Amino acid sequence: MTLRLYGYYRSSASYRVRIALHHKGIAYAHVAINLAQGDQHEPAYRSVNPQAVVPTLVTEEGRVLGQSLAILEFLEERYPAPALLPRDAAGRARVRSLALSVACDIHPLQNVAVRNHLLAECGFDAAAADRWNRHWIARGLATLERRLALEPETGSYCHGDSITFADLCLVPQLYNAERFGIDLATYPTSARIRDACERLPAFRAAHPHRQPDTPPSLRLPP
Ligand SMILES: N[C@@H](CCC(=O)N[C@@H](CS)C(=O)NCC(=O)O)C(=O)O
Repeated sequence: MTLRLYGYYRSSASYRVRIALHHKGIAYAHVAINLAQGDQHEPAYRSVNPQAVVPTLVTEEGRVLGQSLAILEFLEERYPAPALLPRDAAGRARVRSLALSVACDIHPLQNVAVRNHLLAECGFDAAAADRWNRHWIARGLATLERRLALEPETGSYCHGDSITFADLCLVPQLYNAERFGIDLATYPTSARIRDACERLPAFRAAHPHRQPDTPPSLRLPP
């Protein structure tokens, strides 16, 4: 059975997994879950992922996996080449710490469910919710930028000259940052790494504007 990825074109957690699948050359079927229309709350999808978020990966054997970083670890173990983690333990710890600072410390604060709660229960209007997103993204990216600029392990990409989980988390987060009007000129090292990643076929293919569910107005050429 072909792998199945439940995702949404501009979900940054889905984008991380798409990059890994393309980088490793793994064929998969895309199942679109439209977060803007609330498809994640439909009983049919909740029976696949009780957390009602994307991505979900269904393996060849029909095992159902949630949480993008757990999915990345699974792909790395099952399809080790080309590797997305360094060979040394300290290198792997650094890569995971960069990836987790995006996935745990930035991304959750700007999620659809958080935004909906701010709008429905906390007196925010859309402009205030956008300010909230910009604040937490900018704060998290500032820390990441400092690390990437100062740490000697940074190379063409976040860790040396090979793509790792850290790049898979950074690039989608920068896509979100720009979506919310953040100028990446403040984060020159991160932007430089993003530009280098986007020249690679896997990042190109995984881009939110090249997915089967990308709205026609946003669609980029293949
Ligand atoms: N920690 C989870 C986060 C998953 C997640 O929050 N996905 C977002 C899209 S990027 C989502 O489905 N949000 C739907 C909602 O908040 O209702 C992961 O890394 O997979």
